[in-house]
Amino acid sequence: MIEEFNNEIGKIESLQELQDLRVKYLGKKGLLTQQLKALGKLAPEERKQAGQSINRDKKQMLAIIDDAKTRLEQKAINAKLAAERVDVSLPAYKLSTGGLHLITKTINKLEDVFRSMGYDVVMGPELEDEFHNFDALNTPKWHPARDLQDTFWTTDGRVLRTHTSPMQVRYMETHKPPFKVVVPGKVFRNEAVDATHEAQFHQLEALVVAERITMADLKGAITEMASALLGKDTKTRLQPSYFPFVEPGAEFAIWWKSPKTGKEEWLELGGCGLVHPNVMKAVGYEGVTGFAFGFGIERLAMVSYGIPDVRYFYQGDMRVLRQFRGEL
Ligand code: FA5
Repeated sequence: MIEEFNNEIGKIESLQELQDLRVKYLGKKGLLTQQLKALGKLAPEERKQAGQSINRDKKQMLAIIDDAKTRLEQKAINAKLAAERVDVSLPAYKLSTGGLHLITKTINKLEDVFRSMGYDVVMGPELEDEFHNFDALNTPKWHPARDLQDTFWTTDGRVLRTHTSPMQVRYMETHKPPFKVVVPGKVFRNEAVDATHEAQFHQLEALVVAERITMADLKGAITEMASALLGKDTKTRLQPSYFPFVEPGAEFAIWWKSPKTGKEEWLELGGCGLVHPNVMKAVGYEGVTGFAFGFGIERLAMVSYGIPDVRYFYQGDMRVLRQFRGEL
């Protein structure tokens, strides 16, 4: 029997097969166990010798099984190690780090500049009512800014704000002068989109109200902002213009040397003026004056970062965004 056992165990490849073999010979109904059980039927003189022989076989089998088990376990470990082997010579995966979007960076920079000038930073709703976006800003029903072609209206008669100026009114309704605030945020216009016009963009609004605020204060604030952003003594220019909610009204520009193109030019940034008396009346202010200005943040970011087309900001093209990942 031991030869047959040896023969069989030589062919075994797995621990399961080894277990089956152990049961076949040494289990409760195993071949060797049956021999042991049959001992009782033998004559006493044969029994002793046969018993010794069977026990020798059993010992031998157990030792062989033990060896085989060690060998098969080692084989299994080796197979597992080979399968899970890590090739340390392979190039590592690159971890992709994120970065702030250029518009977020520009807004952060602007907020820092205005905070350092003593302004509070406040936010307003993007979904506005007609009163705050238009009426309270002295923009009556007939004004072209209300045209369906310029403004996104909701079915319940509200608007996606077309500028950040409605926050002038909201802030004045809930605060008493004197104060200085800026309002960065998203605005929406039903525009034919092109290289300088998006349907969704950002503005920053500034509002300062106190006694005896004048155009000189406005010019001073704009110049100070430009100097802080673009370097000391940056020139600024106001040109007469019309916005229904300021009087007098102006457009403002900064004299700017683009670090990317090296060209010097006037950069038209936005609108400004002294808060119109009708707006003051709408919020119940008396005995104070104020200035306001608002400008397009994309316009500023395009020039700062040398981006030729406003649509690049929002197309999600990683090749554009990655270029500026590390820049502040
Ligand atoms: C206004 O929105 C006024 N609320 C500005 C203002 C504030 C005037 C306070 C007086 C007092 P305007 O429509 O010109 O003004 O827009 C201001 C700036 O937003 C523009 O100069 C431009 O920089 C930017 N802008 C306007 N339309 C777009 C657009 N479609 N895409 C990107 N930027 C735009």
